Amino acid sequence: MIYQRSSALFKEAQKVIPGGVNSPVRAFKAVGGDPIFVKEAKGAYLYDEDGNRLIDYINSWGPMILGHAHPPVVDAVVEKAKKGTSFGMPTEIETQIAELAVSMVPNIDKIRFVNSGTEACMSAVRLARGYTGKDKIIKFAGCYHGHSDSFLIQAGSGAVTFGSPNSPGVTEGTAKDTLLARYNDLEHVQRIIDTNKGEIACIIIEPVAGNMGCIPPVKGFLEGLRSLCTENDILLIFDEVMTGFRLARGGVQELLGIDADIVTFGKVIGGGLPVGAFAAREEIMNHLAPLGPVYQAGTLSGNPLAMAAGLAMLSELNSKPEIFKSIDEKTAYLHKGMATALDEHNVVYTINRLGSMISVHFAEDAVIDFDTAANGNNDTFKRFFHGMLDNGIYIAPSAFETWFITDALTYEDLDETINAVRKVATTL
Ligand code: HOZ
Repeated sequence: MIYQRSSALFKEAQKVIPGGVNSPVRAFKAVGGDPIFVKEAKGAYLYDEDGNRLIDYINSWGPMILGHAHPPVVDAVVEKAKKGTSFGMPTEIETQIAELAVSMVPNIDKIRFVNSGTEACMSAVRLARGYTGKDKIIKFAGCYHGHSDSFLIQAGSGAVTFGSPNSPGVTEGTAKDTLLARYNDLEHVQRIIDTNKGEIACIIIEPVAGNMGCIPPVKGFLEGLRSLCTENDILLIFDEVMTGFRLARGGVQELLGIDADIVTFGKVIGGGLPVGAFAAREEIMNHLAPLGPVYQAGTLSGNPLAMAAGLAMLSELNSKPEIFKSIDEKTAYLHKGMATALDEHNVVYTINRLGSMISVHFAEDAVIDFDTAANGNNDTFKRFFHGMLDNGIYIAPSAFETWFITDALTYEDLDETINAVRKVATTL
């Protein structure tokens, strides 16, 4: 494939945008080469500036669960835009999407809309601290909850691949309140709680991790966290920015039957526009301003275009629950097909999957936490990434990311992808 125009555009971009991108993972640093510039997208396909068609396996990092430019979402945004794009005043559609989200997700009474997953997680932790009157939080190595200061301690996603999991600019004062645990290691969490008795406000976790590849929780881990939190007056925050409205209507809480105290959302909830949200039971949410003392605000929060896209997306998912089964089946088909293709060529690999989140690791052992994810062979991953790209398949440009499957994929697309894996496997 030819990427001349993308490379030229990247050169121009680097003159005026740091690294040429507005979010680091997009720069391809983890895999080498120049990023692809997108011209447009429809359904399961991206069309780049050089005229290549790519089958898309990141789908804007999750939101496009029903494919790009999904007509009900696009129509809702276009209609709304004709009536004004931002007011900084309440609108009815905010209540409509809030009612729908609360009806879809277990265990939440109220929801507040923000503009990104980062904002949602940052605000959720502030709320947890304000509600409990405690300062410390537990996060897990390799989990990524956005780029706010408290979370850039052993963070996953781009923070790993750019060599700054603990970012400069985060003060020691902030860092000391973030306690770091190993994913899927309940005893480690217990030890941290024991040595910080009465000081921990919350545990924040991606209940299915997606920022060190896809790492599902081992049996009993989330249940154990729930019990530890209840026993120690700690709030459990599920960061469902990736998993919410994707793994089930009600996210991981519904899928695995575990109640969180606060849940954060992003990606699917905005239908491809910038939306984040956090939600909890009434007694917790009522601590937020203007009802309570915990402050949180935003000029573009609840923006009408964003709410229109989100409402259209959630309405689709709510009225057609068979979508979740359909994407799961497609992802399982892909999983099986890729495994067979890699086996045929004796490639050493591990594939992790839960529902429509999946990742390929070039690692021999089970990938269950940050250390085992980091054991994967990154050179092989780079060859795999570029081989797939040459065959018209766009996967996440880093081993420390999950792939997000869209229901717009056909079984022909999946077969094309599996055939590409078969071809690329001969070069690994
Ligand atoms: N934080 C995203 C990966 N987990 C990347 C976002 C982007 O570059 O768009």
